[in-house]
Amino acid sequence: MSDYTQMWANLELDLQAHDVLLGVLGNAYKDIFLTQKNRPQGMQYFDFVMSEVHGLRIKELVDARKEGRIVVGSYCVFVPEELILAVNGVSVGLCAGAEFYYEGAETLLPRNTCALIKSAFGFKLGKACPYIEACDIVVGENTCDGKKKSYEILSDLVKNFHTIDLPQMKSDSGKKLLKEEYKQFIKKLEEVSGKKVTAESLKKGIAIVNAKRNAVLRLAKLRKADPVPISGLDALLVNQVFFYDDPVRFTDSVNKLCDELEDRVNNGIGVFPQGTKRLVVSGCPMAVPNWKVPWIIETSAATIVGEESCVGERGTQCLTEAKGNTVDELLDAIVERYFQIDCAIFTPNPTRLEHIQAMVKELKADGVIHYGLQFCQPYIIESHNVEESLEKDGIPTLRIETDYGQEDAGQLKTRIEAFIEMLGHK
Ligand code: BJ8
Repeated sequence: MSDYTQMWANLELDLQAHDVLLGVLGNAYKDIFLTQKNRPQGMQYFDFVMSEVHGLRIKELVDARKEGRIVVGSYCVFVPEELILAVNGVSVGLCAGAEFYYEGAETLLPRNTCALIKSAFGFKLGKACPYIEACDIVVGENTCDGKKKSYEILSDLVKNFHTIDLPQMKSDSGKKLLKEEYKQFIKKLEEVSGKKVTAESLKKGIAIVNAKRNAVLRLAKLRKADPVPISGLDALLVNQVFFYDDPVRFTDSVNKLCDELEDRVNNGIGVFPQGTKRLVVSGCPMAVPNWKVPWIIETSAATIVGEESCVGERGTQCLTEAKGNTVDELLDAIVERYFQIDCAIFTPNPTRLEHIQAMVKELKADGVIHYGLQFCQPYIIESHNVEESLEKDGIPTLRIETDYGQEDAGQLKTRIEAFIEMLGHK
């Protein structure tokens, strides 16, 4: 790995804290990912991306800015990458997946705030996220109360914070609000980048993002096979890298991986023995390096075959139909697509329940683990409806609540193992 110290210093990172963080992440990655057996060759690309996630990728962002492109960071799948690409910008997900500098975060936020929000604050205050420091615009969206209120504080900590308001109901007025908010976002992008969104640039953005989503959906479908050709951990990693990598290069790499997985499926090659218990994980998003629960599951004689999550199928399941020849018509198509995201902040939210059931059937899963982050009201409260609807259909469900710490790993393992054992007796 090259020496990026000067670049990190220019971004005003806390070099010492950042070094410690990279050390911990590197070790966790080795222990969790590189010890897996029979991984597809195509995962080498993603190993490389992860080894350079704070290095080469950040250099690319810095270089892109030198060439006059803007970098836009966000925490939510409601922020359309298509619009960012339409001003030739770069879209990146921001660090929010590890327990980092909570003591700082808790000086601004209540202790009983979900780990994802605390992590975002910890990374900003502890100066350890090079992505946020390389951004020209940071976008926050009014989804859950925790994000909405904490963004009022975050907006004072970063320059050029832009809020996108979101509807809470899937109504006509909700759709109008979303369109209005996306128009404001376009205005902001144009103002900061000095470039205009045109029908042509928007069509190009839509095509790039559709291709990227198509590639991960192709990967999702290949996981139907038994034996499964890729582990849930590796598939999650691909879905996590989705938010960081250059979109065209990412699409290419996922498609190459899928070619290899297709061969594996045709030849009956898998990463776990045929008949291994298959689970869908549903719930809160798992940002890098939140690998605790998948790791526990896949070291407990089961495999994950799908993620009903924003880092997974909830975030990628629909494409934008690029119909129309004006910016306004194309924006309608974008609104149509994003309005289908069934985040638990919506009420009521029946399509999420239908989607989980459809995934279970399609992927021939034996059960569902509902993953809730502690203090996340939308997902934890909705987990009641999820469990009820699945159990009505005879699909075993385990609800867990956890955070980013390792203290409960033993207890979680015991519960997850018991659940998998119970599936064996059904
Ligand atoms: S579209 S899921 S990415 S908001 S875990 S911060 S909900 S208290 S992350 Fe999300 Fe967008 Fe919805 Fe997807 Fe709040 Fe819950 Fe914390 Fe959460």
